[in-house]
Amino acid sequence: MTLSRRRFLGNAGLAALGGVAGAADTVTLPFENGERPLVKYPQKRPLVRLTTRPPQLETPFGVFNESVLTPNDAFFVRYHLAVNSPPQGVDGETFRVQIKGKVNAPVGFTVAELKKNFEEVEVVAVNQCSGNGRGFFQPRVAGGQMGNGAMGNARWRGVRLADVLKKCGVAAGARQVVFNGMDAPTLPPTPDFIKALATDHALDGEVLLAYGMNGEDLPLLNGYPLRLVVPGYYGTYWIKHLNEITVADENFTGFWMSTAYRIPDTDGACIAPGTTPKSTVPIHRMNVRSFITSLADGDKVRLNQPVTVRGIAFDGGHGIREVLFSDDGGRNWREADLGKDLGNYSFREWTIAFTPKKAGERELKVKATNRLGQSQPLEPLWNPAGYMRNVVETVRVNAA
Ligand SMILES: Nc1nc2c(c(=O)[nH]1)N[C@H]1C(S)=C(S)[C@@H](COP(=O)(O)O)O[C@H]1N2
Ligand SMILES: [Mo]
Repeated sequence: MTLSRRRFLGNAGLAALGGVAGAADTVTLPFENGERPLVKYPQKRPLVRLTTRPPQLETPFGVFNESVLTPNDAFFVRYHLAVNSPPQGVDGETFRVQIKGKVNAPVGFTVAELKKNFEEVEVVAVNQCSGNGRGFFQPRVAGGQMGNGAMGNARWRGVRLADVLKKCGVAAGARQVVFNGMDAPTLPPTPDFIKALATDHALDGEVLLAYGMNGEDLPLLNGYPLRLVVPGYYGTYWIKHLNEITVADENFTGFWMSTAYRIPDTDGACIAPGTTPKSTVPIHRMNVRSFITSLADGDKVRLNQPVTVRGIAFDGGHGIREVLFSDDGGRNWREADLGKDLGNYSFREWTIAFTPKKAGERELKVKATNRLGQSQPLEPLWNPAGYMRNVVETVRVNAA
């Protein structure tokens, strides 16, 4: 398919329909008010829809058992602004990212110019929304009530932000680099979605200006034609349709940095349920998580028949050292085999054999530890925005 045809389908489809509900297909996430329609959007298979304006789509959880890389057509979608998400009239040929502020001189690059002038690099990295799993919070918290499908793992291709910034000349003493995408609010009280990273982070060589995802162009809904990829950091920093980069000599104080996406400044970013944090910091690196993907709650397993249990684990970029599995509700733990290492930012596949020896319900649990020794709590941590959920997950199966 040519670029222009794809672009046309993308914008026309979304503008006209806001997604097409496939008959009566729904999924029910396992918490109160968890019923969601499965809806087909351009370039996507039917996904779990949370909201229409803006489109917020979750990956059906079973997809994570199909492959360690999340297919583009199943990758989750998150936007903030009710209008202009995704932006209208995206043209991959005339699109430019402008670099301005404390640089030698403002300059703009088309995607073709980025490809031509800078070294192309790839990284496999997890993009996870800060609120992934928010629907499971107890007590419940405000915000999108997501299950665990607001994450995905892809092979991102692009150029290093550091190479581009260095070419533009970053002024000594620049504190932050500020990122804005094409989506913009139409009503003044709605703050534009803008995020910032410390200059050192922006220059560390890991942050990418990405145009490729799993060997294809980015889908429109995942930021076509250019997005920021911030390996190890929550998705909120991964600005889509990225067309404005500003080097600043002071810290950016816009709504999405100074009010939203902040976590308690405590160990584990948690506080007692129902209380208010004394001080907060911008959310940053992801914590350790692991999931069983090959079995779901209520699945049946055969008595005395070995079954291979499979899943994924990941963290904020140190890499997974060990995955432990329990088939008796957490009394005994065994070490799972780790699959191929696709790099520290990727999902890491794990497998373990388990033979149910007693009839009835079994609680399967999985717990990962990263190379820093950070792990997952047996009881969920709580914070008022419902971010960073990383409790040890449990799947209840029936042996018969
Ligand atoms: N332009 C733009 N970029 C954005 C956002 C947005 O609202 N607008 N949301 C961010 C958030 S909070 C997340 S979790 C990721 C989600 O990326 P995805 O939609 O490709 O899955 O996009 C980020 N980039
Ligand atoms: Mo997010």
